[in-house]
Parts: sequence; structure tokens; C-alpha cells
Amino acid sequence: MKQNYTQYCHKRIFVFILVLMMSGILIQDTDSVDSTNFKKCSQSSFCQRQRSYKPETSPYAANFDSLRTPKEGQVSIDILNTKNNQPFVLDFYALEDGMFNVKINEANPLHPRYIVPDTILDVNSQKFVVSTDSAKRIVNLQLAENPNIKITLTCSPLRLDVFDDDEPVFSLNSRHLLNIEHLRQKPVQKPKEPDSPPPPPEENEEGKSPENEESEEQADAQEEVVEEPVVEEKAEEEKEDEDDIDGMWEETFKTHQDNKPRGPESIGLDTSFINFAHVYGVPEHADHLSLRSTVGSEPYRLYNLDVFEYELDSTAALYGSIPFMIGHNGKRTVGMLWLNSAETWVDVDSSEDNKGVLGTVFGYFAGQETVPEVNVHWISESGIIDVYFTMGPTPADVMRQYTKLTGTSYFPPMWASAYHQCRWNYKDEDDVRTVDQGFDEHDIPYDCLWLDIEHTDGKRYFTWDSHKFPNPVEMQNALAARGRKMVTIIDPHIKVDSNYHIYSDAQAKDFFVKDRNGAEFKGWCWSGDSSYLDFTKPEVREWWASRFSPEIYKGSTPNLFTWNDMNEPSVFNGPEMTMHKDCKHAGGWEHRHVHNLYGRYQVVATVDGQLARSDHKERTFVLTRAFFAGSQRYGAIWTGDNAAEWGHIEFSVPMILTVGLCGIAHAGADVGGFFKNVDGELITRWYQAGAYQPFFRAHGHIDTTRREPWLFEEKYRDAMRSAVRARYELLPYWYTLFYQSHTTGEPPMRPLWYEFPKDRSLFAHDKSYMVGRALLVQPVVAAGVTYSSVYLPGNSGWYDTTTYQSYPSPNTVSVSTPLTNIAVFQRGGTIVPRKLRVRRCSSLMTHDPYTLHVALDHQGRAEGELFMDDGHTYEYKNGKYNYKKLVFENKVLSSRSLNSTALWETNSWLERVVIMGISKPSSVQLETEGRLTTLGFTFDPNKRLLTIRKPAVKMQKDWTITLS
Ligand code: NBV
Repeated sequence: MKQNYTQYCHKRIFVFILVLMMSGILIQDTDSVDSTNFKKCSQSSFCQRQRSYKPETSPYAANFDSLRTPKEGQVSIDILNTKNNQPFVLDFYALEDGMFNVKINEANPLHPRYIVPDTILDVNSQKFVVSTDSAKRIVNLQLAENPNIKITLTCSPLRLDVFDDDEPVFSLNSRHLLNIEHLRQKPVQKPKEPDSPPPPPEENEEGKSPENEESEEQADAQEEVVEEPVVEEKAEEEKEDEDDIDGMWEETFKTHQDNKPRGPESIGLDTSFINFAHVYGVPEHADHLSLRSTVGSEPYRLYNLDVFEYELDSTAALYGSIPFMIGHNGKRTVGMLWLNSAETWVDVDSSEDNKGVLGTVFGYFAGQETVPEVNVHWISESGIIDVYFTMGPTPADVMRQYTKLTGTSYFPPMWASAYHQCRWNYKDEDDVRTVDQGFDEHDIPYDCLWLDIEHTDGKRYFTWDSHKFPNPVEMQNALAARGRKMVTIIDPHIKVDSNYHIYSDAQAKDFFVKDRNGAEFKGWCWSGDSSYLDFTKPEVREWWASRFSPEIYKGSTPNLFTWNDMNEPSVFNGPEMTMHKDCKHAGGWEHRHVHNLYGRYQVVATVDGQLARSDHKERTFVLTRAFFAGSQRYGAIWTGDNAAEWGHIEFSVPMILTVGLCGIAHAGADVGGFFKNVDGELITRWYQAGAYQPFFRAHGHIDTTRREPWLFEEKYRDAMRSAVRARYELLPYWYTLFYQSHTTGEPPMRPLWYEFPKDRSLFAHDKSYMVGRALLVQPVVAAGVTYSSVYLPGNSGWYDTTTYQSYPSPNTVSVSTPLTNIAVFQRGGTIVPRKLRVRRCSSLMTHDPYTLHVALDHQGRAEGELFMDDGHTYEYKNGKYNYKKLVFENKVLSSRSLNSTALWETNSWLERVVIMGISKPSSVQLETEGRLTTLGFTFDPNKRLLTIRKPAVKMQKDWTITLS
């Protein structure tokens, strides 16, 4: 028996090493990504074709006389590519809330082109007011309900200009880069020129003539035969024939061949953001917040990829893709969504020499010589031109509009907004027990313990390694008894093993993605030879969801949640570590069409599984690495495999801010850094940063030394404990922010410019950021720091949350940030709810009392909100919640319900009110339900800090506290 077990272990170690070698993880001795494994634009034929497309004038022209309004809110017009006579149709849709959509598709495509499904929600339309100028051949559209928004379509060359309050905001195709490669028949072999002798018949493979060829491989072979003898002059000529450009029908990268049965189908379009110097968005990249100019370098790439040890400060593709871009200037914020799920490249040109070209051409911005603009070139491998515009004008308006289109964030359960402990791997049940106890022994709260791939039986997801985890139900119940949850990893690659029920069942049902020849696609991943479920198919998603029922997912309990990793999808032996583009999905679509959607579909199915398991009563939690527009509706994301380096803390800020601006509210970075060992100072600073980021989880690679907080020197452990406790104190605030994200689309973690939109010094700033509208946080991102220089914007003043010291603003201050704390300021004019009795996990704090931190502005005013419910069910949808508006003005602090009836019963009471920036009152009185009570207080005259003790009023009630 023992020998069998040893053999079994050896076999598994061997497979594991093999897999690591396949993935290049063991054989790579460099410190970071081998960038040659990933394409540059020049190695991607469509990107190269589109990027080098620079006609003097656009060949696309609209037929003025074809203008029509097929239905209310829609205007259509025919377009012709006058160079090759290809017809297209342009449709405008006017949408609620000042939004509109422009689609351009082929009029009669050879096959349907891919239109991204399941992303845009049902939004109301609105009417257009249409007027035309037949002399100039111009069509003017005006949104009926938002008459400040006008769109001008110039027929020839085709061009669209978007105005708000008569100022140009966007311009499309003004740089003539609209370029749609129409679908076409694969060209048959060219007739031979007299001067190029035909190949002798016997050289023609298999003796077939081109006419009776059937397979593409054969056609390719034929083409090669013909090309070789062509004289140089002829070759030049052929280059000009667009059907003959390299890479249109097949392409090779490294050892991988991509066959393209549909041929070229890429699209390109320029959109200019006029009078903007800064644009943001298009995650995921390890880059700064304000997007760089990519002129002369690599464009931003959107193609979900598993990048080993990714580089910082880069436009290279990472795990997720959201083709949403935001423009912000001192006057307005706008956004545009380039809805496309294929590989996409985005060139941003904000170089100095562009300035004013469009603005001055129009004669707008009178008196200004130039206005800035950012010219963007969008390039996708397939699909249609499908662009949604959100016209703002404030940052919050753009978030509301964008999340009307793609959905607001899911509402994380309270425990998910707390602290998570993860590691690749917690080895066995004993390890889980010891770590769980370790947190209690060291008085560090945590809510959820995570199990990585080693918990399974040979990377067969939905199973347990029966030696290491013989009693998973008892293990989860033991955690649950202490108020805690567990998460297990479930990746999309399914081990090819007919004895594995997930595989055999899926195979019997024909649920796997197919290779180019229609056979089940097999790639290498953690499980060895693996097949990949076709999550784009609704039946597959339904089946996957049903796998989460406890009868099928044996050893699972209602307290077990899910982590979907590797869902770009990662394929160790695939091109760029992902799936071949010519693999086939449901409906005959190729992987190239759906690539960036794949991961989102897996998460949708996982969420459905969790919902079904609780009969739609309990809120779900799924963490995903791959994401797309709309992923916020389903769960949280994290920034993947970062490293224990200072730069990675620094870049976690712009990375999380960027996804937040693209709708993803619940996002974080591995605290401690995934790769490499972390030292005490770095991990302490990381806990302090992570405590103020939306998703707060420590994680580490299997090869790193253990790093639970108590394994470090006391001074570090204590500082980490304080950081985690600071998160727990602020859970009422975070939870309220998550509720607000869920209802309004506003990200909990925001750039400073979001809250101070007129302050130009903030437009490219990403050192500090806001949590909600009240807290400014600046993590320490370098070793040996004891002071931080912090810019405090606005004019309502700030209060250091550690010392309560007040600071006027705008102002740059130097504050002490020894190992024990980072700079966190509360903005004058805000109220932050807290719970100061921190317990071992959030569920034990549900009915605990509250403390309100009231930071007054110069008018002696402040306001905030507090959301309360049971923290884990959907009962809030039935009105079972309390949403309070807290206002301090004229020396009265009031709490009023924002929902009509406070239906969620809680015994939580108000324990303390701390008011910053106030003079000493002579008395303090509480009033609730007509009863008056005099309250005790203390006052610190140096800090102008009033602490009101034990108002003891129930939080769900309406009440006032009056100072006199
Ligand atoms: O499942 C193992 C890891 C996981 O810990 C990590 O968080 C993921 O991003 N996973 C990637 C696969 C291996 C990476 C080297």
C-alpha cells in the first residue's frame, strides 16, 4: 500500500515537472517574461496591414440618398468603399442617457460577421431629430432627449463628428483609417503569365488541378508552387493585389500555424478625442493610468493571455480585455466602447504635433490657437465596427452610462469584501487547520481560506485529493463554524481521462471545443492532456452550472466558493500559451472570434452553478483571471501573477484604477507578490496597500517560502495585523461602496481626477487614489520610506486618519509613514462609517455597533451614506436593507433612511461619533422617535476633535444629534 502511494506520488511529480517544462516555467532562467513568446503588432498580419493602412483620403463614402429611419431611434445609410466597390451599411442607434451606438457591417457579407453577444444589456432607445444639407451632403442627427448632443455625418469621404454643446468631442474617420476587410472567396491560383512557365503537371502535388482542389492545405500548396518562379517585377505587382498579401489566409507564429478558412476580415477605425490630452482605460496592461502615446512603439494589445512573469510599464496584453476608453479634460468626461471580442490593438497618438488639427479645422475653440486631441486607431482581427459612446459629462455620468450598457458590478457578500488568505497551496487538512488557528492565535482577522490546484485529485477539478483532503465537508464545516468560508480553484481545462466524470460526461455530450479539423481540441495544461469546454454554448454553461450541486461536486458545501483561473484560456503548448485561433466553437465560430469572451462565459456558468445550489438565495463569489466588458456582473478579478517587487505594488494602483473605470469594481492584486520570496518590509507595505484596495487577498507561488504574517519578525507581523484590522474597521464603508457600485456603477477605488475633475495636475496622477469620495490613500511603494509627500486636492481640507491632524488644501504635505502606517486622509465634508470592535471574521461583526467619523469642511458640513443588510443573501432586492443618508450641518448630525421602510432588522447601534474640525459644544443631545437624551463627550482643543460617547441609538432608526 505504502509502496503504491510512493509510486503514485512519483508519477504525479513526474507529470507535474513535465507540465512545468511544457509551460516553460522550469526551463526559463530569465527574470521576466520572454517577450518573444508573444506577438508584436508586426508579427500579427492583420495588425500590420491595418497599421500600415494610410490612404490620402478615405475611400468610404455614404450614399446621401439612401438615408432612412428603419425604426424610431435608428438611422441607416448605405456606404460604399469606392476603391473596391464593396457595399456596407451604417446604422446609428440613439440610446437613453445621452448614449448612442454606431455600427458598420457589410451589406451582403459572404458569411455573417461576428457580432459580440451577451454583453450589451437592454437599454432604452430615444429618438433622433434628423436634418440634412443636400448641397453639402451632410446629415445632422440630434438626440431628442439630450439635444446638446449632435452628430454630423459627412458623406464623402465618410466622416462622423460628435458635438456636445456645439463643441466637437469625437471625430470618426477624420484620419481616413476606416478599413474593413470584406469577406471573400479564397483566391484560386492565378493564371500563369506567359513569361512564367507553368509548373510541370507532375510537380503539382497529388496530381490535382487547382479547380478540383478541395482542402485548404492543398490550395496553399498550389499557391506556393506558383509563387516561386514569378519574376521580381511580377511579385511587386502582386503585392498590390489585396488578396495576395501575406498572412491573409494563413499565418505562422513560432511553430504554430493559423489557418484562416474565412480569410481576412479585420477592421480598423480612427476615433479622435478632441480637446482631450488624456485618455484612460482599455485594460488589462501593467501600465500607468493615463495612456501613453504609442507612436513609434507597440500599440496597446487586447488579447487575453497567460503571461509568465509579466513586465511592468508595458502595453503588452495580459489576462483580461475591456475595449472601453475614457477621455477626461477639465470640462467633461466621455467614453467609447469598441465592442469586439477578437484580438484587438489600440494605437494612441497624443503626441504634441497633433495639437489642434481637428479643433482648428472646425473653427471651434475660438481664440485658442490649438486644442489638444488624442487620436486613437482601433484594430481588430474580425467582427463589425460596433462603437458605443457615453457622453458624460461627469466621471460619475460616464460610469452610470457605461454600466447601463454592460451592467453594474455584482454585489459581493460582506465576507468577500474582507480579507482572504490564499497560497499555492495549503497542503492538506492539517495545514488548513493550522493556518486557520494561526490567524486566531495572532489576533488577525480573515474571512476565507483558499485552496489552489494541488487540492484536487490530479488536477481534476471538482474532485479532492483523498490523501490530503479526506474530509472536505468537515474541513469546510469547521471553518464555517468559526464564521469563515473556503474557495477552491476550478480551471477550464479538463483532464482527458475517461474515468473522470467531468471529462467523460462532457465528451459524451460533445461539449468540447474542436480543433480546425473538427476533432476534440486537446492542449496541455495543469492536468496534462486536456480538453476545453466550449463555454460559448448555452447548454455547456447549463451543464457546468449543474456540476456545482453537492451531489455532483462531492465534498462541497454551501460555504465553498470558486476561483476560475487559467481561463484566457491558458494552453501551455498553444500559440502564445493560448488556444489556436482556428479552433471551432458553437455556431461554427472560430476561436479567433470569441477569444476575449471565453473566460467571461466560464464565470457566467460558475455563477449560475452557485446560484442554483442555493436556489438563488445566497450571493455568489467567483474570482476570475480572464475578463471582458461586462465581467463585473459576475465577480471579482485580480491582476494575475505579479512578483514580490516594489514596482508591482506601485503598478497595482493604476491597474486596479483602470479596471475600475471600465466597470470592474471588485479587483485586487496578489498581496505579497505571487512570484519570488518576499521580505518583511515589502509584505508589510503590501498588506497596507491591499487593505485599501477592493479585493484584498494574500497569495504566493508554490516555490516561495511560507509567508503567513506571523512567520515574519514581530514588528512586521504587528504592522500587518494593524493593516488587516484597519480593513475590518472600514468594512461598513467598503460594503456601502460595493452596494453603490452595484446600483450606480461608480468604482469604489477611483483616480483622484474622478473626485477633483478640474484639477489638471491630477490627470496623469496615479500615486494616490480615492476610496469612495471620502478617503485618499497613498501606499508606500519603496523600501526604507519613513515620510510620504502627499498632494491633497480640492479646497475642503483633509484629516490624517491616524493622527486626526487637519490640513488645508490644495496642499502638498509631508506626513510620517513609518512601517506601522501609510498615508490615509479623510476629506473634509465626508462621513465614514466604521466598526471598531474588530473580530476574527466579518460575519461575527454583523450586528456590532458603529462609529461615525465626521470630517467637517470649511462650512462645517459633512455627508455620507451607510448601507446595511444581512451581508449574504439577495433579500436586499426585496427591500430588506437599511440605506441611511448621514448629514452634518448647522451643528446637527442626522441619519435618515433612503429606502422608504427600514426592513432589515438589526440590533446594531451607534457607539461613538468622532467629529473632526469642530469647536467645543456645551451640550450634545440625541433625538429619536420623539425622545431626547443628553450625551456625554470629550473634546481635544488642539485637534478640534469631538468624541461623542454612546449615543446608543439603533442604527436602523432615524435620529439626530444636536450640538449646542
Ligand atoms: O494554480 C496555480 C497558479 C495560481 O496560484 C495563480 O494565482 C494563477 O495566476 N496558476 C496561475 C497557475 C500557475 C502559474 C505559474
